[in-house]
Amino acid sequence: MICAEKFLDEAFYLGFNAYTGVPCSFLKPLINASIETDHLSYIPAVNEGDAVAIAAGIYLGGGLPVVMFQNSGLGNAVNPFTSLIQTFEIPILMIATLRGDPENEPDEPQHQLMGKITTQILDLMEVSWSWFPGNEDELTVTMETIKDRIIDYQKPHVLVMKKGSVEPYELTDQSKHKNDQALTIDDCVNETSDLVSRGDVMKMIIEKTTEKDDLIIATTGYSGRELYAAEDRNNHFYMVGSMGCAIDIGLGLSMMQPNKRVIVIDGDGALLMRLGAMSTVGFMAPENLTHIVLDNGVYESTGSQKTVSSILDFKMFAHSNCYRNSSKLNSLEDLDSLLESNKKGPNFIHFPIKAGVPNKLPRPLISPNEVAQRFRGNIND
Ligand SMILES: Cc1ncc(C[n+]2csc(CCOP(=O)(O)OP(=O)(O)O)c2C)c(N)n1
Repeated sequence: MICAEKFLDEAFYLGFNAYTGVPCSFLKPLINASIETDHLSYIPAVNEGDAVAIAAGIYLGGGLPVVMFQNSGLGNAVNPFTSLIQTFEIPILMIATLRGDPENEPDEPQHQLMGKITTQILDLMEVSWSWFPGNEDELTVTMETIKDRIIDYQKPHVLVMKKGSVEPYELTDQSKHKNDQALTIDDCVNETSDLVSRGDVMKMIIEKTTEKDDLIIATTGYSGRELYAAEDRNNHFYMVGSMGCAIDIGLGLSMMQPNKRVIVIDGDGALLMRLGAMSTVGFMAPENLTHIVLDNGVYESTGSQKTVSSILDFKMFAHSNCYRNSSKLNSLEDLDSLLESNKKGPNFIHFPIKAGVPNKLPRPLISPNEVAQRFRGNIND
């Protein structure tokens, strides 16, 4: 293992002064350390492709960028990487984690294929790559490679990071990680002390829905796991992976099943990743679709790094995308009456919630394929 600050110091010595990316639990120490180091900046991108393009801008502006993300997001990054970074020959350092490492113990199902093909994809993208250093000797060699490749030869380079490469680094001063207009973490705590938990929202949704009449999509992150923990039903689709696609799945589903109510339970980080999907929803205007975003302000399932949700008025955004109804709720009673009223959609509910999950939150024991087949079979029954 190496120390996060040591990596940042060595990279800074070479000129790398600006970080951007999307969280992965493996990256928590590096993200936290880059946020807290005064002479560095960290820009939280909403998706990996945006992170790559932000890095291009940093380079064009005279900086030297490092992009960090999970290999799940490599697909999101491919277009900006091939058509921007490679086309304009922009030298950036990318760090991609290796979830689903085929040489390690089996990871979650959504990581297995990408874990197997990550380095092959990098080869196909014609970018040089090497392993992220696991100790100080390797760090020296890595910095030489980076100097040679990025500084001297002016080409991008990728470091592929295996689990447990960096020692933990906890954030001590999260308020530094904010936009001037954004709420500070203290504001959030004051404003949100009465907020309900994600688990309580799930229980309410279960109470107000039936296997026969409702179809529920719960996004990747903790939403799927909390819905499953509240109750496992045939009309539940627990997403794993495809972060940001919950509302797209819900849209396709609602068009095919106009007589059922479709409820999409989103997370703030996941929704921000593909915010444009809300425009397609507004354009298609499915009357049977209700879109709920549970906004805890953080990417909780990857280590609680702040999302940029504090600057976005989700309710207004849904309204301006022509959702028929949009509201901001903070009580279960209001959610109860909104679900009861079953208004014509598309409906949008922004529900700020408090962070926190129960100890030992289970992962669905049912496999993704079984979830999909059971869900579809339930509709046909
Ligand atoms: C394309 C992609 N990028 C990154 C990840 C890693 N990841 C999984 S869940 C998650 C956080 C989701 O945040 P949010 O939607 O706010 O839900 P919460 O974790 O708070 O439940 C991230 C970054 C991923 N699975 N896929």
